[in-house]
Amino acid sequence: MGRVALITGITGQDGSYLSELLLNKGYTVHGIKRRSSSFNTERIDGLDLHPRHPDARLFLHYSDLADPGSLTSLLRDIQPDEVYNLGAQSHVRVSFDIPGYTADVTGVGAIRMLEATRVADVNCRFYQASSSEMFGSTPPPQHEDTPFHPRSPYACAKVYAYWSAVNYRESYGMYCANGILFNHESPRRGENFVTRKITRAVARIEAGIQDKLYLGNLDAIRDWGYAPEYVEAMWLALQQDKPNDYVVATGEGHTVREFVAAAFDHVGLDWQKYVVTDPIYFRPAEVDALIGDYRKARQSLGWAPKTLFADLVRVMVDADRHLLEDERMGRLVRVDR
Ligand code: NAP
Ligand code: F7E
Repeated sequence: MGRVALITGITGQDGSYLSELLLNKGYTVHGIKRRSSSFNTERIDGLDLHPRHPDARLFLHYSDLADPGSLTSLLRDIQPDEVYNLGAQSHVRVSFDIPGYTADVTGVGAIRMLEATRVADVNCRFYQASSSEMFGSTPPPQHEDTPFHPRSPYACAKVYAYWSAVNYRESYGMYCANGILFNHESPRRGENFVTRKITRAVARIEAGIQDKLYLGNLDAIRDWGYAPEYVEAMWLALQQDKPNDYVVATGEGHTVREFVAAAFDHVGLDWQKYVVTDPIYFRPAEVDALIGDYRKARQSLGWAPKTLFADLVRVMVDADRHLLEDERMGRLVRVDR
């Protein structure tokens, strides 16, 4: 019998790559999707056979991190070997606008999943999607023992979720692992995170259908890696003899300005002609610099990043150029299921 995984946040960037990875490893994958008035499964539509298809190994279930009853029933029914809690209100700027909701879903949602796992008496390993945002204003390089100083409602919620996973490990002996992932990006990144906003705009400006790109703080430094490689680290974190917590990063820091310059440069344009600073995108409190020290992940998990800054920018810009071309040629089809 193959192993069974349950993923919250399966419709997001990481959920889609993790699903692919687990399906390729022979897992049966169950995912939680939220009820939404429009389609929200675009990133996994290519993987999703009809549930009655004899080869179907990916199954989606309506639930929500705000709804503990449905989480408990699902865990009882599915009896997963591994649970990946990736679901979250994950946008830092937006968390200042909806702090209570962010605390509920991103923070309390994690303890709802942990408690549902405990009361449903499921014998499984639990991965919590923790974040470099928890380090906030503590200067780089940041590693597993660096003190947290969160700078947003999102980061505060992630600190709560992080300690909840540690607490369930210590209180109940549950196998709970935190992956403290630094920013990781891809062509599937949400359009309102800065990298994707930039690469999408570059493609549109090159095609002559956008004039300007409005951005906030260009001085922030981030450690940007490639999402498909980071979900591998999530899986590895649950394959160890003992549960532990791991920083996953590239160890390289770059400013938002450097990302902008590299992206425009890739299509032969001068970014300074198109980028306008708009204070609307400033945050009430900023995280100035995140650069991860991933030595523990390298030593314990055998994990290391392969795709670094220049390649990441190139991959994302080229993907957005192709996507735009497909949209303009009407080549995109949506699966209605
Ligand atoms: P993402 O693309 O924003 O995906 C978030 C997922 O959570 C989506 O599937 C979303 O569903 C789901 N979700 C939101 N609210 C929910 C709720 N109330 N109940 C159930 N599911 C809900 O995020 P990501 O980039 O894949 O990141 C995955 C996880 O890693 C998140 O927890 C994020 O905070 C964390 N993280 C991300 C990074 C990064 O750089 N990407 C770094 C560190 C940690 P919809 O599709 O319906 O919105
Ligand atoms: O911002 C600056 C912004 O929104 C990066 C999430 O996945 O990674 C992500 O959080 C930087 C910040 O990501 C714009 O001020 C400038 O300094 O792409 P971002 P984030 O806030 O680092 C962490 C690890 C997570 O856990 C989160 O879930 O870019 N910036 N101008 C801008 N940011 C945005 N979004 N939009 C702008 O126009």
